[in-house]
Amino acid sequence: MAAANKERTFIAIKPDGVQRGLVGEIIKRFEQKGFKLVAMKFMQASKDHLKQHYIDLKDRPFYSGLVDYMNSGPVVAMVWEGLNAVKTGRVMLGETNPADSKPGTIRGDFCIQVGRNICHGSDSVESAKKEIALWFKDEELVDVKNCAYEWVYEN
Ligand code: DAT
Ligand code: MG
Repeated sequence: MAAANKERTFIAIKPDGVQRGLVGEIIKRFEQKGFKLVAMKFMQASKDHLKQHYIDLKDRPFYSGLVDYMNSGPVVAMVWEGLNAVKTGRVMLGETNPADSKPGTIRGDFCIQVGRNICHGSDSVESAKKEIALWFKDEELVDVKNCAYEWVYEN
């Protein structure tokens, strides 16, 4: 199995995505793409945890509102694996502002405002590593062979 095919990204369905009944739809898109689910949990994240998750944005004016929004209900935290999972995951999500997101992307299809953009995806392999470590313990990452692997990848 090529190492590049094991790239991992952290994807989360935000409280608005959960409340609006989009959990299945968002998971479905990653499944159907061919990515492999490595970890998933439905949880209420604490404010401290969310502050840490968005620590790079701590000086932005929307930081505390963002933390409150993310803390306003449960989220679905996931790790997906596959070739270019980080970059392709971002393409599947769409732009940060749904108004700039193309139809066919998750944000382009299901939301309107930047402060209610329903999903999160890591923006680099480095931040994916940090985010996966923040949200999951090592033993929560499940490394099982996917029976479709040879049908998704050439090598
Ligand atoms: P992304 O989630 O696309 O990686 P980001 O990391 O720059 O975007 O910002 C994290 C989240 O913060 C984003 O999903 C929604 C919120 N956000 C970003 N810019 C914002 C703004 N100008 N006003 C309100 N919320 C914003
Ligand atoms: Mg980001």
